[in-house]
Amino acid sequence: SDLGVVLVGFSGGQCKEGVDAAPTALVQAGLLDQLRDDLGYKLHGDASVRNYNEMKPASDEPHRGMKNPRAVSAVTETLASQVYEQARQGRMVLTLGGDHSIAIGTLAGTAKAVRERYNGREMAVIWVDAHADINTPETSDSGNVHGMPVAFATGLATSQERDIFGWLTDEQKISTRKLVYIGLRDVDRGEKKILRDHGIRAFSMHDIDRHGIGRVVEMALAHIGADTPIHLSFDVDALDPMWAPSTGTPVRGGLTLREGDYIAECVHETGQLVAMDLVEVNPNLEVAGASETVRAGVSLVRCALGDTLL
Ligand code: DIR
Ligand code: MN
Ligand code: MN
Ligand code: MN
Repeated sequence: SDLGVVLVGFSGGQCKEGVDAAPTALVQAGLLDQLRDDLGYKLHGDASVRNYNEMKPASDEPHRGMKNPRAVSAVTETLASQVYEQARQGRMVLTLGGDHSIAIGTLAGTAKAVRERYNGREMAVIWVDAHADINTPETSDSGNVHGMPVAFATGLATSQERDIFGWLTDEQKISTRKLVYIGLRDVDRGEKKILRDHGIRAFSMHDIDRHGIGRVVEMALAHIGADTPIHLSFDVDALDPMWAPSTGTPVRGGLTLREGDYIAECVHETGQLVAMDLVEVNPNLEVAGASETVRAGVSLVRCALGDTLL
């Protein structure tokens, strides 16, 4: 089957250099070759990694506390149309980031394509992450946009400035009712209030300890409902640093690699996956385990795209 691949070398949604090098590292580790040769995908899209860090507006002063707001906005607006272009042709879309701010663009692209292809239907989003990434500019302590993509994608954060996410239209937005989190363990106070106030379904590591990963994935998929197109946005920091140490904001007490792979396998099994993001792999951090982290990323994508153990 057909797979649109979008390779996003971008780090402007957070403060550490190196996360822009992830797509190259993942490709060099053989990910795309394996998808083609082992899993039988026909690949579409730019074969080379685009350096989105070069999309720098002349001036980019902080706005409502956001750092690099115009750069992140320009990158994600471009990405939205790149992803849409692939998705509207009925291709599954794989985006390799980059930091998680890029999901503002990828979700916008698939949400619009899904509405067009499925008679106005809303897609579901499974957000696998240690963090909720649902800060508004006003609740964020860091000003890093990678902590805000879900707020913009759901319309909980809005903007009047066209060049600072004001380009987002309603048809590009997602519903909080079809959003589900897995793996949370580092959620800011303001984010907890947002999750509570909007009744957003979230499975933390506590829930995984209590019910086991099998039951949690079952409940997450039941919440979404059968027959709903799914966008899987996978932050590698959902995995425990034991498995994925080379990431910008590691948090201990996370998923094992097998639990991460299991989530991805189950999403594949639904037959409803329309897009996947893999983000926050940073192969350049001064920690041991960069290659392990890249290999973990390769494994997660393979599982989501249909690799089986037997
Ligand atoms: C924190 C950390 N909640 C923030 N977020 C991270 O900056 O908004 N997201 N690391 O990936
Ligand atoms: Mn995270
Ligand atoms: Mn992040
Ligand atoms: Mn994230």
